[in-house]
Amino acid sequence: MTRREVLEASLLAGLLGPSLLAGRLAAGGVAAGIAPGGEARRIGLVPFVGEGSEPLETLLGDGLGGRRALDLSTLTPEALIVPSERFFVRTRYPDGRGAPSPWRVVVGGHVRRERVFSLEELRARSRPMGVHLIECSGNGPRRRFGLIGAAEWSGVPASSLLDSVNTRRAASRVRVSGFDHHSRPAPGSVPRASWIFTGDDLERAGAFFATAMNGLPLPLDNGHPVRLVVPGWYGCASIKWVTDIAWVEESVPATAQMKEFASRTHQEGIPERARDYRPAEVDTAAMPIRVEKWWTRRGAAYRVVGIVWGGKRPVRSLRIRFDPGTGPESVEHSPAGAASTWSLWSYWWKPPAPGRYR
Ligand SMILES: Nc1nc2c(c(=O)[nH]1)N[C@H]1C(S)=C(S)[C@@H](COP(=O)(O)O)O[C@H]1N2
Ligand SMILES: [Mo]
Repeated sequence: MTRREVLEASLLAGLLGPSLLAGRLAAGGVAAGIAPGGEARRIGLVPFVGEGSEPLETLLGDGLGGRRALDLSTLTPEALIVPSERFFVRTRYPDGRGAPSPWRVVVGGHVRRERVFSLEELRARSRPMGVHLIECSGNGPRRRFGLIGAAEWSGVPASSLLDSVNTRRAASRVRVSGFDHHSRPAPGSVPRASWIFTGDDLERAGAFFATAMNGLPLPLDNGHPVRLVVPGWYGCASIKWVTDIAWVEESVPATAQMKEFASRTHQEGIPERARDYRPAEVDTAAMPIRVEKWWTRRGAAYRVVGIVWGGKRPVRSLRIRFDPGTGPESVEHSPAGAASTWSLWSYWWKPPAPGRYR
């Protein structure tokens, strides 16, 4: 949590227009002796302290324990959509038996008549859904906060599959389940991922069943051939390898997956009933992803680069504070067009004196 605590996100919307901000920040760079084109050399990155040393961008483990974390320090304004082969993985493709073949998604439960969608039908109904970020609620220092990423998705709006059936009176909530059978169990993770939503939750979030990521069919480890994406919610709700969509009654018990993640998705305790779960939304957050060290005519200077994501609206104004020091000061930031993805910010900083700063 320490990286997030470094930063203070604030909504000064409307007080400082983007042009005024840009002027101030260019001046900040000049003051630090690092105006664009000036004589400055980037001499390295300052490592973060207190983080794990597992290799990043490498598939580790298998089944439910399989992970791949993104190296966040590589992000640039031109590369804010993560290529599929580098996208983070939480739970690898299940190698157990029992996957539907050919794949199909059943919409059933409290309905007058089940509706079965073939993969061909889902692909034919898919359309571009835009860029959306997914973050694992278990994202932390152990994997250097790399269980997060944005990609461009195509899929079918959840509402169009939900509305494809006539529901019975008892139908109140929607349970989305994925095939998740691994030949080897993993300690601490529960198989058979599923999450229960209200139709409104899914509608408001703009949830969709994705069939493609970055213009190609989903990679195996990211939910091939079809996964749920719930924009703005933690990744644990974005069920991969979807097989069943069921209309269920209001008092239905929470799923094992909802209980497993209760402590990381704003729940009070571990509620027994699905209806007592709050939306697993990602709140506004910001953190540095790299600290560049530069050598200038006037000594060492640092450029702190970070991301901001989450929340319901794009963050317009963001400030950084150094301890000991002054501030908070506004960072240089081009806000994302939508809150469903991340954006980069940066800040030139010159320490007033040698010392240790947070
Ligand atoms: N079937 C299934 N879906 C799942 C999971 C799982 O273990 N099984 N893990 C969830 C969690 S915790 C996260 S963070 C996201 C990660 O998606 P990704 O691996 O494509 O990045 O998938 C979600 N969907
Ligand atoms: Mo997760």
